[in-house]
Amino acid sequence: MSDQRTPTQTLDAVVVGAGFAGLYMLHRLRQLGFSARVIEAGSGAGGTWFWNRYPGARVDIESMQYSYQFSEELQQEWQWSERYAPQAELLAYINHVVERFDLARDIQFNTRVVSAVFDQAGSRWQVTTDGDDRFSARFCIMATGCLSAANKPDIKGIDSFKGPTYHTGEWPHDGVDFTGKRVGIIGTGSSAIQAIPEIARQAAHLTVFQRTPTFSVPARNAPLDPEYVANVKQNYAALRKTAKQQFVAFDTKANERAATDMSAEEIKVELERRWAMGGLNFYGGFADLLVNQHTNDMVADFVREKIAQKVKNPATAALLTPKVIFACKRLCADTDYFETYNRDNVLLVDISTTPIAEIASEGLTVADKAYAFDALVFATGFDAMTGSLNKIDIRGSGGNTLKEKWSAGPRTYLGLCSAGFPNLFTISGPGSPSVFTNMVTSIEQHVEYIGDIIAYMGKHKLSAIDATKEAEDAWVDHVNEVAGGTLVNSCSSWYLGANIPGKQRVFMPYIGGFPPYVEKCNEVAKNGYEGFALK
Ligand code: NA7
Repeated sequence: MSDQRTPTQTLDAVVVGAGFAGLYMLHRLRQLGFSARVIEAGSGAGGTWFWNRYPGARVDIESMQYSYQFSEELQQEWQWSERYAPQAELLAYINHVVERFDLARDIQFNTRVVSAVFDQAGSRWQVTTDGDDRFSARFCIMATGCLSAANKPDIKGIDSFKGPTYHTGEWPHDGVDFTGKRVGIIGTGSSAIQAIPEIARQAAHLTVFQRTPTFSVPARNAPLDPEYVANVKQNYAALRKTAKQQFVAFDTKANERAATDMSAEEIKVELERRWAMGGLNFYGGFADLLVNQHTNDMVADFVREKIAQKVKNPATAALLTPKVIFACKRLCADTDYFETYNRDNVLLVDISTTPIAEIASEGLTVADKAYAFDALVFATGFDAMTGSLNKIDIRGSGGNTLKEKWSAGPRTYLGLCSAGFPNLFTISGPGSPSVFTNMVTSIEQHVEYIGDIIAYMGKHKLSAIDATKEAEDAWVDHVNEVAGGTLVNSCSSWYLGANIPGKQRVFMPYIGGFPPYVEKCNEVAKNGYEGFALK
């Protein structure tokens, strides 16, 4: 009998995901003369910006910085319209990149990678998809994103609601019209904080179910001033250089002083200045924000006071006031979030001590109180950092799965490779600065680093690269040690996997900052990729 299966396609690399990471990886591989195919589950490119189409979705790092810098022509020619680009503009930018660099011919859309199995004898990855495609590639590069596996909470009766339900991370492409509708929304993280003011303006009524209040600072979004844009473009290289010297890989005009070295008056001025600047510049206020409890309390109290000033009803204001460490969960930047609770058509329901009991056909119940809606929104986040990887059956040398290996928390060397999985790379993987930085800049660094490794292997006629167990153990220890020295290790955030029931609580991203991380990567390369076994 003949083999009816589709013939195996042979490539240098398979790249999984066509977001910021996968697209640049494809471009880079081509520049280096390698053949590659990108496999993407969505019907279009864009990753995060393809899926997260909820009302109000926009980036919270300034667009002039949250963009590729690998092409001078691209960054000079593209015109951002607002300080923080809305989702549609980001998607237009990504589609422009696809077209400009002729990427689409090597992207296979509407296709999900099901398995990636390493064939030790041939040092190749055998990749299969839900469309029955088979690829054989020397390298498998996971560009699957940090926040792309939607978390649907395990609430009794979740499928019984008779109206439409939406997850912010899987929003319908045609948009949703909430006019005249009673809407319920579960969650008050970044996505909800952007969506709530927009939905409240449109819907007849909005009920927000809040488990944990979130710290948020005003984004102060505005149309971009042409003079400012011209100035940035004239000095783009300098801005990018400054940004790369920052902990977060974007320019927050960081204050290098710790609050402990400042007078009470100086601290007050700095806090007000940061509040007026808007957005995540707030991170840059004090060098000891994430390591000194007293500094953190002071910043937290400042923001708590601002919340109290914004929300008219004192009981609602109290519920909206976070009690945890400032920036312990991802800091949010909002437009009129707290003010939205002053509207007559918005109700805040606290579910911190009494969780949602059940979702029923008309709505949901908390304790014995029922809330009825026409539509229900889940702004309940993602199985972060490992969720998308765990959905793929990834088997390394000896047939071990990555999921099993990571069952007690992800283990990587530099967030790039995991021992026992040769020639497999993760872009912005766990153990790299990723979500603590400007993602686009971190992605570019990883893509270029992976490209360099692959080129190096070609030059030295090497067939396999794998992290050594010793290097990986030392890196994981370092990642944990750095996290343990900060205040953010202590709360129930997605950084720790605490939002997913049953997930091991391990601090996943590297919180040592972008510059020391890059320095470490460069040192590793300079020493002939020390910590990697090359064959
Ligand atoms: P987040 O930040 O993880 O927020 C999810 C929200 O949903 C958060 O308020 C959660 O409360 C809440 N949640 C999750 N599960 C439940 C259940 N079962 N019941 C009630 N409430 C629940 O996701 P986002 O999409 O907003 O943002 C993700 C990132 O995107 C963000 O950090 C930025 O980096 C951009 P909790 O806080 O866990 O008590």
